[in-house]
Amino acid sequence: MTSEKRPRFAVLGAGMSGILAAIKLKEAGYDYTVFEKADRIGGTWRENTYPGIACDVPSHLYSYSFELNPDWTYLASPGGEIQAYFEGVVEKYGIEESIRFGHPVVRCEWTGEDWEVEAGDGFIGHYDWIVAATGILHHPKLPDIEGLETFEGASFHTARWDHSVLLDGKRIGVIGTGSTGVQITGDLAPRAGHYSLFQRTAQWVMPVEQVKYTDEQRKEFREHPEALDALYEELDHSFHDNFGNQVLDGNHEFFDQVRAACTAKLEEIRDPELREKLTPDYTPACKRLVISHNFYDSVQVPQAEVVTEPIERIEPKGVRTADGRLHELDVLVLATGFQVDAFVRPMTIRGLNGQLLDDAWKERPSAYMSVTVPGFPNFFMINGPNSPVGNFSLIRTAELQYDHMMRLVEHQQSNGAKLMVPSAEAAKRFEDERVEAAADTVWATGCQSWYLDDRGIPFLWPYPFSRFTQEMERPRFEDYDVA
Ligand code: N01
Repeated sequence: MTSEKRPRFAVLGAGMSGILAAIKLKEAGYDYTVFEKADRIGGTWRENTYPGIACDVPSHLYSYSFELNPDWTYLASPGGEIQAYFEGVVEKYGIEESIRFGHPVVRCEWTGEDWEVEAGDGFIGHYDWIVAATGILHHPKLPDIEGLETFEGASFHTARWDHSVLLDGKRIGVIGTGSTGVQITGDLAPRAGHYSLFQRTAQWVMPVEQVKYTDEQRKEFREHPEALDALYEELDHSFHDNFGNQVLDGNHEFFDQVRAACTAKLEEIRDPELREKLTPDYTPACKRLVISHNFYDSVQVPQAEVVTEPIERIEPKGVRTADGRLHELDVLVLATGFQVDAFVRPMTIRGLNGQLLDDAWKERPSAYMSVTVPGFPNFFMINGPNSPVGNFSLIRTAELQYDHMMRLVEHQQSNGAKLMVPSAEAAKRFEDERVEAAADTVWATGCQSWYLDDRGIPFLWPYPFSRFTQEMERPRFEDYDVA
């Protein structure tokens, strides 16, 4: 029996994944609404505006496959340009009127018939499917350091940059040396009066030249879209099939090549003490591999200092390290990362029999095939738990996941069913096998990183990207209860 009723969709979030879902749902003629807590689109690229921000995945890959952009200015284009790209796409595809801005979703509840969604100031709507597109790196993680609130200068997390604060010539301290801290250092250290980079763990920083596309090259891409397609295919292959497979084997010889490339750059550092401080003692790419064209030059400007002495506390005038030294600062930047286990939370999500997602995820978040959760019918996540993450294009992942969702929806429709939910057995089997496979990856070779869950197990997709593509293209309908 085929259901005549076209399902209605609630898309949570108007970042990269939510915009993608909206475009595709509109094209397919579905009834949908996008809920966005802020007053404009953009997700990550709206919220992160720190100096030096860029995408470390090449821009020609970090693009929708159906909307390649001939006009990217750099190999790794700046954040503002990426935000403008998404704004342009929203305009071109005419999806803005379907977005309810200033409508944070507070509750999604399965009524037995459909999802009741409560958003913003008392808005209530009913939908057949939820598409959670709320991102991973969303909720800032503040460091648990004594006295943080006592600092008298300007202090903020990198995703909450205060652009009213003057930076040039100031005494600036940055805590954290992940991708964000490294990008900020590249930009800020040369401009600061004094720059202190508080490093807890040295990072492998892969030197990659910042390639600027010339006007002629951009014109060429505009006039020959097939060249743009070919570049996308090439990058897609190099990231997802090459790097994507290498990270699955912690002993892969590829990491010797990465180590050699990074070490060659480290060896150019003039001060042996600084070189020593910046040299990591774990396998490259165990943490997310940091990419930079200017980090090592910037940390060597005379006013820059890499502080490896542990932070003892923060005081009104600056940061006190364990050696008793006070690092006096005007500005303290917290490049300390994100709470990566929240996903769609803190929204209240209530599924079958009133079960809360918070309870289902009491131990830790997980998702069958990275997209659905037992007990939560017609609830689909894009870039949710166990998705492929790690120096890949999240856009590619999102596109595959969206198409997967539509295959589930079509299956449901063709069965005349109202709900579709993965079985607990299938989800457990998937998770058990996933955990076993994760043990072999480079992420599990002995470092601390945001890729690890509370047990120290990588929470990412631990199989080849080709397997992800296959699983997304061929849903295992037998693992779903359809009713
Ligand atoms: O955060 P992180 P991030 N005392 O969690 C340190 C994406 N991204 O914002 O290594 C002292 O990687 C912590 O130290 P340690 C990308 O996926 C993408 O930099 O744990 N230090 C670490 O150095 C990236 O991976 C782009 O010892 C403390 C840092 O803070 C992800 O965002 C650009 C501390 C946190 O590093 C997150 O990167 C930027 C403490 N109490 C980011 N607590 C693109 O280009 C934490 N640290 C796409």
